[in-house]
Amino acid sequence: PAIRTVPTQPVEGQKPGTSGLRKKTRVFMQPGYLENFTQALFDAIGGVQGRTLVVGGDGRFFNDRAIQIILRMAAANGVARAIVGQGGILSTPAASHLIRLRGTDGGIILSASHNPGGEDEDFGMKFNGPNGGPAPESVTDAIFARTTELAEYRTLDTPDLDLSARGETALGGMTVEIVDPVADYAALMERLFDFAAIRDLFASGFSMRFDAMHAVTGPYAREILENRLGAPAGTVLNGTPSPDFGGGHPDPNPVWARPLVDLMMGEGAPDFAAASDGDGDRNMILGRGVYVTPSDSLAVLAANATCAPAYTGGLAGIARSMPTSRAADRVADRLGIGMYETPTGWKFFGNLLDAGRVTICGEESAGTGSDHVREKDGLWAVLLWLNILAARRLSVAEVMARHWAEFGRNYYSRHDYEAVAADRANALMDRLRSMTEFLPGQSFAGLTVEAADDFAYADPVDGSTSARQGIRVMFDDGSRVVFRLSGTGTEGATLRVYLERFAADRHDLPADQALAPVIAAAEALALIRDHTGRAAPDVTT
Ligand code: VG1
Ligand code: CO
Repeated sequence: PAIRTVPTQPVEGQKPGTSGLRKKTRVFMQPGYLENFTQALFDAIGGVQGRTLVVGGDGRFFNDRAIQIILRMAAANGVARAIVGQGGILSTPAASHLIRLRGTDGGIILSASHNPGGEDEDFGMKFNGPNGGPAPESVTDAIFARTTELAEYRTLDTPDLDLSARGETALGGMTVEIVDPVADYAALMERLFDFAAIRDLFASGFSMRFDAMHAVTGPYAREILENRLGAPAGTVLNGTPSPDFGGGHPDPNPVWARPLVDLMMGEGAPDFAAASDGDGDRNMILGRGVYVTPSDSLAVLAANATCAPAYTGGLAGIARSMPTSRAADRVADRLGIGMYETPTGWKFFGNLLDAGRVTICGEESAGTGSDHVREKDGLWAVLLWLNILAARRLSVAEVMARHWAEFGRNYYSRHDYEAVAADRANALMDRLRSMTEFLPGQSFAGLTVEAADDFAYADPVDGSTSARQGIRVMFDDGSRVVFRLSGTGTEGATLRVYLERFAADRHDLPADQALAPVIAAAEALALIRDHTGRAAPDVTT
């Protein structure tokens, strides 16, 4: 087929955020919108002639059509081979693994992750490089720059490909290889963890529920938990992916995964439960009667990683995003290994992992992962928890109690104010920014500020810098509050307030009670109610 060069004009606002470009699905569906971004991406990475790319997504509304558009454009731009998940499906960690396993030049992942899907909801696209990780800011900046000057894109006039059957087919001069989205990923998990021990755990009557939230992890969880590890059928809930995620938010937190939390807090709860998000990179961990905060989960996984075969040699270091609690820092300190604090977003972990400086990374937003891929990985976290429980034969509640007894507890919570008018949210942040240098020594609702700044990061591997990553306020009793605006929303602005308070002892308080002084100080400091017009956060995790 002849290559068709289509004249186009720059589209405004195609600036990738924390994790790729995210917009309302209808915006992505506008003629030329996806095409422009795709061509800008191809151009910005120096062209794709002769290259191999992985392509897949979380199956949300428009996933199937977007892949057809991208494949035609990839062929027209000279891509030699596209490796596509069967049915257009690949979880984010599975895509990252495939990029690495096959030594490709990168991949395109279609997802808006934990954001809801559907024609009136959200869609997204991001590029991962040859290391399997999200493109660093230098690359996303170059893509954005290219979107502002784009004059044409290249495509083919060909009918849609059938992506439902595995095997190879040709599209123009490009080979399209359709692969099982689950097999390679499941094999990787089997290498990392002690499947025999976890199988024994299930055989002993240990019970679990995994809520796939009608999103991409359903087929992965069924294969791994039920087929390979012998968990009874029915362990995986909501395991059939749907384009609108059953009408819900595929966000594994106590608000959007409420039924699972209720199950675990009620009579007859199973031993363990977990959930993952739209694209399979997040995880929520629950035990009978306990919710494990993602920050605590990172610390526990790091402290116990040597239970799993992949990590018996110990960890090189740990990295966490700045707003994540400092629970993991205590573990790093104890282990005598490096601890790195990065801006929000998995792309900042890539260099540290590539350089071998860290083995485990995590974010407070339910993201945990390791050097096995270059994305956070929901099922990986679940399997590491299972491996730890299989090795230690303790309940989740016991694991937590012993962890806190050993390291102390960092009480932690995040308050989100969603879809706030952008000017109001910006006014709040601007005011805080202008105040930071004068904050030390001042008291707010009884807490005295010890230090405050607008977090700036200098990557220790490549020296690149990222400024204005969030306002940190440290109080003299060891508490901390962080303020930042979300970079993944598609409506107005979302203000995130991250609250943390360390307790050397007294580990059994409800988090909101333990954090009450920090919550009061955050309000006194930032005047959140005045700025947002909200009496309370929309989502508390
Ligand atoms: C949020 C989280 C961040 C995470 C990002 C992508 O970003 O806070 O920790 O890396 O989502 O996660 P923001 O800018 O909205 O705070 V996912 O599961 O959407 O790939
Ligand atoms: Co996600």
